[in-house]
Amino acid sequence: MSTATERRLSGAGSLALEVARGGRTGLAKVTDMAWRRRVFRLVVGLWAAGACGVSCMVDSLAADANYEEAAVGTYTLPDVLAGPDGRPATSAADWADRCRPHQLALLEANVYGRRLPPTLVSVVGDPERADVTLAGGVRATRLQVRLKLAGKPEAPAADVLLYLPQSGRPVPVFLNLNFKGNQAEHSDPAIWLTRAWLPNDEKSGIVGNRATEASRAANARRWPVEAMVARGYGVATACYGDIFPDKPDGRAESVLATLGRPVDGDLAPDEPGAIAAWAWGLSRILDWLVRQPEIDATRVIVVGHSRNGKAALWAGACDERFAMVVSNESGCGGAALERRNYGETTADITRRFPHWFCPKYSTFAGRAAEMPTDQHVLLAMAAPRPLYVASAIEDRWADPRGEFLAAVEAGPAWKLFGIEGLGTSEWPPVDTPVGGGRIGYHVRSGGHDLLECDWQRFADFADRHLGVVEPVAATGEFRPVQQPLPAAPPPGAIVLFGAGEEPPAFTSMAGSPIDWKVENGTLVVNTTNGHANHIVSRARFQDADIHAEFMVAAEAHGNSGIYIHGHYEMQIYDSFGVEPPTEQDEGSLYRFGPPLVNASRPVGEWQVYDIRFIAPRRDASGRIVKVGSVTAWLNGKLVQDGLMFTEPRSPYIPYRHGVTDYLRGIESEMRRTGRGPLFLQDHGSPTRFRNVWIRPL
Ligand code: GTR
Repeated sequence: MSTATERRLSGAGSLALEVARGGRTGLAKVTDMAWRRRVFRLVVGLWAAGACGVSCMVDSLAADANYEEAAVGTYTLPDVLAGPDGRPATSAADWADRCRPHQLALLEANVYGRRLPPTLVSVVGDPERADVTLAGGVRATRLQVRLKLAGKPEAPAADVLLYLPQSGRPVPVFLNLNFKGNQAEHSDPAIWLTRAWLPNDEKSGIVGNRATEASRAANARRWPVEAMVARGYGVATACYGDIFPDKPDGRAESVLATLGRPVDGDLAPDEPGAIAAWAWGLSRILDWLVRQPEIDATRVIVVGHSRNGKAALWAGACDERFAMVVSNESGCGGAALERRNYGETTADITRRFPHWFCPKYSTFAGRAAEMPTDQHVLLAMAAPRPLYVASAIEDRWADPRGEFLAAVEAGPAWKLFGIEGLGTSEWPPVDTPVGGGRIGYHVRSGGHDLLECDWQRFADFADRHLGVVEPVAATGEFRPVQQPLPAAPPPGAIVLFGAGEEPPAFTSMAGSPIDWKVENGTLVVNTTNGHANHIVSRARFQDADIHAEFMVAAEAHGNSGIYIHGHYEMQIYDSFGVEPPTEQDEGSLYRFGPPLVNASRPVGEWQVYDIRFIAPRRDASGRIVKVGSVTAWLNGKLVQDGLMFTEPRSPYIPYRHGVTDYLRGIESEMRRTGRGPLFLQDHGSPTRFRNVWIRPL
């Protein structure tokens, strides 16, 4: 057993230890026997299908699955922290740079297919907006909007339905895909009836593959709007069928066709399937949500049940803007470990739903042990964000215990950030939520469903980790003058670096004189391979207006940044012409929000940032009690407008990556006083700076 395996198994508790002890020979044997059993069941299933139709086959498969813990088999999980050469991550930054991309690529190549590129989302017609009073007198704003997800006229459109609390400030939002159309999620008669192709379900009012009026509120138990709105959360939903009609030949009508993916013939092993498409759709809906002033872009939580839970997990893995990820009974191909032979298996799922995964995935039917990845890796992709996994005890098809064990096994990824994962390796009794750290879990009594009691636990967890908190009160108007350049500092500004006459008012990361050069009145980043030769302002501030003029170079994509307090980075990057710009492009608050518009200039031209930074406020224990915000102008354009943020998200923050004793001192002082320095970042590119000043507010 490798050290990594030992380490993980000791965290996974007795069950995993028990299965691992079988060793390699035992493992091959059990897998082989299990596979023979499955083939036998398949033959019986096919016979049943001939005799009584497909649903009989499904029932026969489900009834015939292994539900005995003793027959689960032995397995050794791949190391969730491993990089391409097998070496495990040693720090959060090492994980982000080397190991996470590798692990994500394994999931792409073997399970879900290649990630799909972002596109420009546009609104079709006018969004519909109404103030409504829901059951129990709960006041809300209802919004309905039709989004063209891929910009092109022929692209499928998704109808998004939202209910938002009327709190007068931006609210956190739960976003999920639904199975039967928005009208099935709530009794509100004004909800648009979905136009999507849907699997027939007469008792829910889906006939001829279309929703009828009889489908209204058919799934309302799954979407407790009133309860969530009363707790201060907005809820947003869209029908999965708008993105990819859930049938084996659904590709041609799905967004994949619009994105230029092949729709028939031999597909490449890593060609994305329906889950990848649904996950991509969630991100495009997020593109629209983050632009709504009533929504707190930094607190959008992606939730999904069952197959939509698989999609929610993949969306959270591919798109780190989702602030929290929730899987409800996502089972096989979702939160449950593949290597356990319990309930639904790769063979079952790929036969019934060949269109969900990439073609490569079906080659692991009966050979889970050969997969270079497993589902604890999918869960680990959420780190360091909060993750919640929910199971139901009678939903054996989804392997509740396998979902729990995957959550345990994902924990090492959080540990790299100095954060506890699940905090226990004991499978809890039913209806007893656990989660001492940033992973939460419960196993509900009852069967496969998504119920209000599940949602209440998700909201408890979100309250705890994302905090429903007030922003710091807004300060007057902010309309900096950005031309002509260079700009002169206003009265009250503390100049950190002017036109080159005075030495820069910065120190190195160790508190010593800086080694960046001043050339012709400009300060040039002294690049290092470790990307941690940042400079640190001597001045400390809490809230401030920050001005910096800069010029990006072609090397290393022009990567640099203005790292405020060393926690929040206004990105500097060669993003000229990039459409749409992401939360990692210039103008973004890195990993929090993309710029409102792409305002970047090309390499070699002077550019200018003016940033109004309002620091978050913390209580004595260090918990954020008021969220911070940034408003920023880049080259004459408003790129951030009061974007709110909570705990730092970047794995590269200087207090983690390349940290020194000097910085440890600064961070602890900052935790105490709320006042911190400004960093200019070395990220391997010789960016030039001039006229850098702060005006404390
Ligand atoms: C089942 C499938 C499960 C789960 C479920 C659902 O038939 O076998 O993996 O995804 O459907 O989405 O309801």
